Amino acid sequence: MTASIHRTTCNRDCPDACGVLATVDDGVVTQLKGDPEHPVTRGFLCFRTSRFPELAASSARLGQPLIRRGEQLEPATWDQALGLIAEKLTQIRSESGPAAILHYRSGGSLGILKHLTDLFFDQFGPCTAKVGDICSGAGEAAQLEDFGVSDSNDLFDLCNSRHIVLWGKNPKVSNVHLVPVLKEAQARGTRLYLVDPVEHKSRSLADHAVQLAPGRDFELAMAIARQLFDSGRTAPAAASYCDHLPEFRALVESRTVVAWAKAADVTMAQVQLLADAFADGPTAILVGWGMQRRQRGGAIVRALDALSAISGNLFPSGGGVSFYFRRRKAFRPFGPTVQHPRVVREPVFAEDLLAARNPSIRCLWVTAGNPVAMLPDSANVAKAIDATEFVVVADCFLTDTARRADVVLPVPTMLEDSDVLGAYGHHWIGESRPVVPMPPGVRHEVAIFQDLARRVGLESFPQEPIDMLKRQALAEVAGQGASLESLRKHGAVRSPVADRLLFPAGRVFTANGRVQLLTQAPPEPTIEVPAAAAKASAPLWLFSNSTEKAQASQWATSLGERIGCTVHPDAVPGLAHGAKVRIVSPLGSIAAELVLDPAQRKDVAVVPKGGHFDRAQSANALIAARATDLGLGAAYLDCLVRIVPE
Ligand SMILES: Nc1nc2c(c(=O)[nH]1)N[C@H]1C(S)=C(S)[C@@H](COP(=O)(O)OP(=O)(O)OC[C@H]3O[C@@H](n4cnc5c(=O)[nH]c(N)nc54)[C@H](O)[C@@H]3O)O[C@H]1N2
Ligand SMILES: Nc1nc2c(c(=O)[nH]1)N[C@H]1C(S)=C(S)[C@@H](COP(=O)(O)OP(=O)(O)OC[C@H]3O[C@@H](n4cnc5c(=O)[nH]c(N)nc54)[C@H](O)[C@@H]3O)O[C@H]1N2
Ligand code: SF4
Ligand SMILES: [Mo]
Repeated sequence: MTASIHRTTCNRDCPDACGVLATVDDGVVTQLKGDPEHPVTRGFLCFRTSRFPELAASSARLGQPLIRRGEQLEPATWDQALGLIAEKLTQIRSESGPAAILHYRSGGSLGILKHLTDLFFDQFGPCTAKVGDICSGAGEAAQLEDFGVSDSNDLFDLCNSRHIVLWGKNPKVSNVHLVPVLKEAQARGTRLYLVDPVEHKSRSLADHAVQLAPGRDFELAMAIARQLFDSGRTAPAAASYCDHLPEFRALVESRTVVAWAKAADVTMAQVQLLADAFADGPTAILVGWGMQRRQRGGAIVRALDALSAISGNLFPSGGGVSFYFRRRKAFRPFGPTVQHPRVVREPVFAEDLLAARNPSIRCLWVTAGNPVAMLPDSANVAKAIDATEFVVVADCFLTDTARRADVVLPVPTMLEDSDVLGAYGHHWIGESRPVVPMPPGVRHEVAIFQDLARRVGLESFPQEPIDMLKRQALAEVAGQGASLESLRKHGAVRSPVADRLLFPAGRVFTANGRVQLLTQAPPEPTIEVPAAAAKASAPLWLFSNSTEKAQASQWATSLGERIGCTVHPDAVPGLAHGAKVRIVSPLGSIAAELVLDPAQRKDVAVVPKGGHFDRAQSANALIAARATDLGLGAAYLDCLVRIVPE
């Protein structure tokens, strides 16, 4: 039999939403390659998705529903699983009301049809819903406040930048298709700067790196702004498009450049270098995710927004403050926004779940997420889930969360999924199509909810075939060149509703069209210091950063028996490279192996994001559950640990 090539779109929680070409030989996916015709994918995929066929074919893959009987999860038929779920959902709703049911959906797949799972619970209830966004909540909320929108200029507009600042961003690992665009810009003369407390792979791309103190980006932004004000290099027109300029200036001038620089632990030369870049625009800021996952994260992003605006870099081509691309903008929502009877805040999920009364949360449904491994304070999340009467998890693998479920429903992987999606790192939209049929015991999530809707008598839930639902989602843009047929024909289509420049008219989307500058310094964060102990290191800032090999908690077994913990040799005097250690926080401890790296700051410890909780590898077992100042993000990075030899 000859091999055939099938086209799909990667649905991972990743900014790139790549066009994928799958080689299928005798019903088996033998290779995945990037679509050379996709303008952003350019023919290559990341390390983890190139190896996806291995994972999808592994024995760890769930092939049939499981139902808990005592301590065990045992195989069951779909009829048994969905029959039990329908009975429990109906019973809990009638006994305790729909607020006793919580639906939690995370980013396991970015497919738009996944929103139909929300629709089900809105129609069945409305039930208790999750609010906040542990991933990008603070940054998006900051930009909404300042600009009335969190969106970006076209990705390729970066080629018009004279300077690009990668602010807390590691594209070589977590946004790999940005790298060729940066290189293209550099080939045209663009200078690249990296602002990150951690030395990482993307350092090799940058002309200059500023390794500031963790979480001190607000102070660095103030130092640069002060330098610009002092040297008369702010945009003369700033007062015409910014509100609160005098208050912002007073904030900036509340400390000298030297004092701000000292607070950020950077040199005056570094402040000058960055100030010169902002005065010599167009200068683009690419805002990474890390520093907004702090208690002051919203204020930090607001400071970057302000810096761009007052230096005259917000509106011109080649400028802008790009954090997020509005990936859902092209799609028509499946239902109206409803009023939920109650909400659970994602960053403090366990606390809210355990505190819920009248009614308590009796049923939790988890779609496309592994909250036990990925939400802060993992042990408490596990406890809250264990304490919930009836837990359903839809996943492709038996995750830390699925292991605690009463019913586990097996769903397709990205190789078998069928959906439409946008990206949060560019403006192209694409279709995901099964490149092989799903295994016989697995069901598409839309089919699961259609079946369940029939069982619980939910007549309003859409029963159309998947293609028709895709067309509904594309209804607003189908007439503008983004119909399902064009997605199929071209592989990916640039969203017709995304302009090349976000603010072409020099006005933002706030109520009065003016940029809202921040006026106050954020309060100091609350951070517990782990107790001193014999042989323990000084307190170190714990970074749980993306790694090449894993996607959040997926593939975490590739982290090996022990996770690596990277530190400067002086941070752990007397300990050697490869030493077996424990990382201790006020919440708990996990085992690790030391990786000594003299390029790191002496006050940081870097571990992978996404280790499994049940393998005692999850950084989230160490991290307190705290919300960010804006947008109910999770302050994952406000965490101090000590390292002790084992
Ligand atoms: N390989 C891989 N790619 C991924 C993911 C993955 O798990 N693996 N995850 C995906 C997801 S869910 C997302 S949201 C995105 C982003 O995913 P993230 O996991 O947020 O991306 P990271 O590459 O870890 O980048 C965060 C950067 O912020 C830096 N940082 C932390 N604190 C500070 C600070 O105070 N100041 C400054 N300036 N920098 C700071 C960190 O050192 C790090 O370099 O990537 C996606 N891509
Ligand atoms: N310490 C620390 N914690 C973090 C972060 C950090 O940087 N540091 N990053 C945070 C960020 S940015 C994010 S986005 C979150 C990610 O948190 P999660 O979204 O919980 O991440 P994953 O571990 O990727 O879990 C996704 C699950 O969805 C499953 N899945 C895949 N496709 C489908 C599908 O089509 N349907 C269903 N039902 N399931 C599917 C996968 O098998 C996987 O188990 O983690 C956050 N947690
Ligand atoms: S995970 Fe991201 S970079 Fe990798 S193939 Fe998918 S979209 Fe592309
Ligand atoms: Mo994320």
